[in-house]
Amino acid sequence: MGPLHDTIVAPITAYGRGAVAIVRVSGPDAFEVARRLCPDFPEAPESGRARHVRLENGDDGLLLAFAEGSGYTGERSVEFQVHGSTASVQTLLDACLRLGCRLAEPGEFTFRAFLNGRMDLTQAEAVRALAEAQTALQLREAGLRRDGALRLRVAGLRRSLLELLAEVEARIDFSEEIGDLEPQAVAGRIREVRSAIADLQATAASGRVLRRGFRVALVGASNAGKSSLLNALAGRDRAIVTDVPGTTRDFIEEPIDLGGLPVVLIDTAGLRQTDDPVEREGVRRTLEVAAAADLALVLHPCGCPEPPPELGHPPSRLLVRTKADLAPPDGPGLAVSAATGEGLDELRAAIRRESGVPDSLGPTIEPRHAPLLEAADSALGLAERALADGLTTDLLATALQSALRELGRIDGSEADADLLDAIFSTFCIGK
Ligand SMILES: Nc1nc2c(ncn2[C@@H]2O[C@H](COP(=O)(O)OP(=O)(O)O)[C@@H](O)[C@H]2O)c(=O)[nH]1
Ligand SMILES: [Mg+2]
Repeated sequence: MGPLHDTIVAPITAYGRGAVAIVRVSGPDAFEVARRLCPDFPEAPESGRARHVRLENGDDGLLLAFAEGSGYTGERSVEFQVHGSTASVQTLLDACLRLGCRLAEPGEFTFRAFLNGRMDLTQAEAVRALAEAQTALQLREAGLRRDGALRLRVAGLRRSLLELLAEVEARIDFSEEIGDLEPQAVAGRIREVRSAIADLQATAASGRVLRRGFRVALVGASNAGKSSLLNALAGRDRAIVTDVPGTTRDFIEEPIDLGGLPVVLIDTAGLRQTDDPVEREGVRRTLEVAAAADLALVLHPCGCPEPPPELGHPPSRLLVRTKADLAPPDGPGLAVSAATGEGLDELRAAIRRESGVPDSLGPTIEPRHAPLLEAADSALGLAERALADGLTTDLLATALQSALRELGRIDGSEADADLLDAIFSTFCIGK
C-alpha cells in the first residue's frame, strides 16, 4: 500500500456502461480537487450532503463531500456520482490524476478506513462479503459483521484477557503487597474465554456453507430423474433430460439460491454397469463427487421394483422418491415429482435442515480466523496447565500474551504489515 499522506482516486462502481458511476477521491487534497473541478464547491462543505455539479468534461452529477472523521475512509473525501459511461468516468479520472491524485490500489479505501479506525479487520472482511453476496442469507450475515457483531465478540475476549493479564503482571511485580493469585478464580476466567472461543469456532461450519455453498449431489440409477429434478429446483433447463439411459455422462454443477441459502446442485451420471468407457468414467466421477458433497440425494423412482442404489462412502444422504405423479409412493423417502412440482417445497426444507445453517444465523468466522482461534485456545490451554502445575506467574503471563496476540490478528489490533497486505490484496479495485 502506498503512503497515507497522498490523495487517491478510483471508481467505486463496476467498470462498464451503467446509468451512474461513482468516483471517490480520498486524502488531504480531496476538497481542493473538487474545487478545481467544480468552482462553486464551498469552503467548508457539509459532510454527507449532496450538491448538483456541472463538470468541465461536459458531464453533470452529484457531489458528496466528507470531512475528516466521517465518510467511508475517515479521511477528507469526495464522491462524484456521474453518468456511467466509460468516457464520463475516464475523463473525470484523468482530470483527478492531472490534479495530483494517485490511482487507488485494490482495497486501499478500506485499508485507510481500517487505519483510521472506521472499522476493524472483521468489518473490512464483511465489506468484501457484502460486495460479493449472491443470496439474501449471505448478505444478512455479512451485514451483521459489518455492524460489528464479530468485532464486539473478539474485543470482549481480548478485554477479559487483558484484565487478567494486568492482574497477573501486577503480582509479578508486587506479589508481597497484593497477595497471591487465586488459581481457581483465574482458571475459571480462562475457561470462560475458552468456551467463548469454542462458540466462535462452532460458527465455522455455517460460514463454510455460506461461502462455498451447500454441495448437494443428485445420484441414482439412469433415468431416475436426476437431471429433471435439478432443472426443477434450479427453475431452468440446465441439464439435458431424455429417456435415453446414460444421457448425463459427466457431472454438472448449478448454483441455486434456496430461500437465501447458497446451494450447489451437482447432477451426475446414472449409476449403472456399462461397457461404454466414457460412461464408465462418468460413473466413477459420480461416486467421487457424491463422496465429496455435503449431502447426497439418492433418487429412486416411485413404483420401481429394484432397491435404491448403494453408495460407497457417502456423506449424509436423503432418499428421494421421484416421479410421484406416475405411481404412488411405495416405501420410505420423500416423494417428489419434477413434472408437477409435488414435494419440492418439502425437499427444499429438508436440504435447508441438512445444511445445519440455523434460521437465526449470527455472524460466522472467516477461514482466516480459524487457525488464530485455535492458536489462542491452545495458548490458554497452556495457561491453564501452568496454573494447575503451580508454575510461575511469568509463564502464565506469557501464555496470556500469546493468546492476546492471536486474537489481535483477527480484529487487527495486533496486525503486522504482512497480514494487512495479505488481507487487503484480496480486495478488488475501488473497495
Ligand atoms: N412423469 C414424470 N417423468 C419424469 C419425472 N422426472 C423425470 N422424468 C422422465 O424420466 C426420464 C429420465 O429423466 P432424467 O431427468 O433424464 O433422468 P436421469 O437419467 O436420472 O438424469 C425422462 O424421460 C424424464 O422426462 C417426473 O417427475 N415425472
Ligand atoms: Mg441425467
